[in-house]
Amino acid sequence: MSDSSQKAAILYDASQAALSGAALDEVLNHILTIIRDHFQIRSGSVLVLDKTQQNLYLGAHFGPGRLHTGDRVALHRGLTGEAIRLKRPAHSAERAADMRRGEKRSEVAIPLLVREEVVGVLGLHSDQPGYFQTDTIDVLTLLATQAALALENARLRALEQRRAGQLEVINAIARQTTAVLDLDELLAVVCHQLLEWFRADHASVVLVEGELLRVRAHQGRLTPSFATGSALGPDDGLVARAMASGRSILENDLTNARGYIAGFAEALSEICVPLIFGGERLGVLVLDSAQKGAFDAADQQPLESVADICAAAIQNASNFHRVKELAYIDGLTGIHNRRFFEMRIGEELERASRFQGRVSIIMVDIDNFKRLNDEFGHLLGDEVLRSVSNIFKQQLRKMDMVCRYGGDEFAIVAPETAGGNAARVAEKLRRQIETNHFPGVPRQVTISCGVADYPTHGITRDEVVAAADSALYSAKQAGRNRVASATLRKEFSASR
Ligand code: GH3
Ligand code: MG
Repeated sequence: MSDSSQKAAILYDASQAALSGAALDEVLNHILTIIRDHFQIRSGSVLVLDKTQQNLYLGAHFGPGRLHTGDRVALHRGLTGEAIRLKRPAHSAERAADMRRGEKRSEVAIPLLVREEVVGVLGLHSDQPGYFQTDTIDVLTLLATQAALALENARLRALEQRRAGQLEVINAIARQTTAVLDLDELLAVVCHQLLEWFRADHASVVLVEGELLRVRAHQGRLTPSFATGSALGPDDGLVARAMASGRSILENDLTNARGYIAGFAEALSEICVPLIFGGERLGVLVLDSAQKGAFDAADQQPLESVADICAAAIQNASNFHRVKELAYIDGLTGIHNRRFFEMRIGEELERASRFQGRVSIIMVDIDNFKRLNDEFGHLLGDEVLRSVSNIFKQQLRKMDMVCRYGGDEFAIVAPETAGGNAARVAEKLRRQIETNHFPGVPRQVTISCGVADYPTHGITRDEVVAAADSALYSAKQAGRNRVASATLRKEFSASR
């Protein structure tokens, strides 16, 4: 190997291989084949540095040897370790011990360097003692440079593929989430997408609610130690820490994690990424895995981008929810309005018809309210409407629903209340109002009520409401400040 044109030819060959864009093992094998064909070498190997595991693995080899492709070896052993440490070729002739033993073979380890950094080692054995002379090592070092280039290219390609993959995830999640306006549905989509794209066994979304953090959704195969909707304290575990710091927390060994509170029986790794929108911390995305070391730092960045998209979608959905809520709220009294009543009464009647249940409607109207306005002014009239609403809310069960139907009229929907009961409820309300002192109103305020039931007085919404309305009319006719119940439906009365 002294002919310089031959040297140039093999270097050209090696550089072509390195730049070919072929798979890494193919390129490394090609370079080793060039070495085998042009040098007196019995066995050769390319060891690739694995920085995260702090060891080397066999990338390619030829000739006899104990190792197989992919096998791992320690960093600091023998000539290889020396080459890595010194960042220059190390060969056996330099080693006095080998010389003394009268070593028959010779060996060289050449570091593969990218800029100043070792990315692997080219290891070669020859049967000729003292084979690796300076000029031979020089040529081999140039070949090693090509192998290093191939390794660097492969690393960049993998990085590029990973980035492209990450962009795909981000785009997919953005597409899946932006149009979902129902918060619960959105959170289910978010969990599903996280499981689809990240190496996790369970995905959860924790959202801020006042002082609390609440698990609003979760999905996966791990066994939770909490119920959906349960609250975490402000100091509970990694989630709270991510929330408090506004930074992601990656814990790859939960058995030793500081302040970890087990959310899942099998979890060994967890990553918590805060959901931040417009500077406001909305909650935390949590991924759990039953594997130790499941997440790596490279997952964190794309997960944070995904969290940004989710935070925007969550904010959007809750704004929509708030606007929708507002559309069903009466501005003066803060209770639900007629639109809400009409929507909910339909749902209640449907439920009652499916389960043979009952629903009562109480229509309420303030007596002589026009006069009250005239006497004490419209503003005080407004105040009375608010007080009446509050009294109704306090007196009714949680499952009952009170709405301002319009003007001084209210509608109450009471599920599972049979006729007599609803009339008793109405009577209680009537008495409360009659005996209540309304500040600024130096006389009694009274109401009249009409009560009707599904299915006794009607089947459709309009029938039941009309029945309650005509009962209310009867109460007014009969002198006000009283409760009247609807009469039976015509077909029922006819059959009597
Ligand atoms: P009745 O006993 O027959 O119900 O007599 P009424 O005077 O209460 O008559 P009606 O229920 O028909 O009149 C409702 C009145 O409520 C008419 C209107 O002046 C008043 N009103 C409606 N909306 C408001 C409101 O938002 N604020 C105030 N202060 N008054 C309202
Ligand atoms: Mg009235």
